[in-house]
Amino acid sequence: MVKAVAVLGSSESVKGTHGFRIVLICCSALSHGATTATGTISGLQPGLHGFHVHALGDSTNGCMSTEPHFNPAGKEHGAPDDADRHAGDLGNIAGTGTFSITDSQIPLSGPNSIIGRAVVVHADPDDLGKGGHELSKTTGNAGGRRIACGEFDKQT
Ligand SMILES: [Cu+2]
Ligand SMILES: [Zn+2]
Repeated sequence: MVKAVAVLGSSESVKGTHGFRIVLICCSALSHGATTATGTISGLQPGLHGFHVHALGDSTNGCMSTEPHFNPAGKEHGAPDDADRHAGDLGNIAGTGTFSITDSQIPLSGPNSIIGRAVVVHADPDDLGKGGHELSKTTGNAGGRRIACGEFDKQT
């Protein structure tokens, strides 16, 4: 079983929150090809926050260096359960608590592996491609504020 871990660092102080932390997301590849990502979040503002795998694990210029959503198939932005979605489209997470996401498009090995790419949390919700905004089909209109990001590293 391949495992990966991403430790998310905040790229800005989050107004009105105390003790903002997203400690880590840990992934394990399941036998049938899907990957389960779990993590713990505290201190984010209540509500939904866009949650994606972005193309690059680069954070030299903060989370903006991670570039757009990971999209090896050249599709439009969508919901995790849509046929037409970026591989990196994992929907939204809530501001506090633990989460567990199982997804078939974020493998930890092979040509479309997410190892070396980044997971990004946005300040704003992802409209899952259905908001009717000019950016809905590219970013889910989750906005330019990328409040935390971290690179997936392989665990041995
Ligand atoms: Cu994003
Ligand atoms: Zn997307």
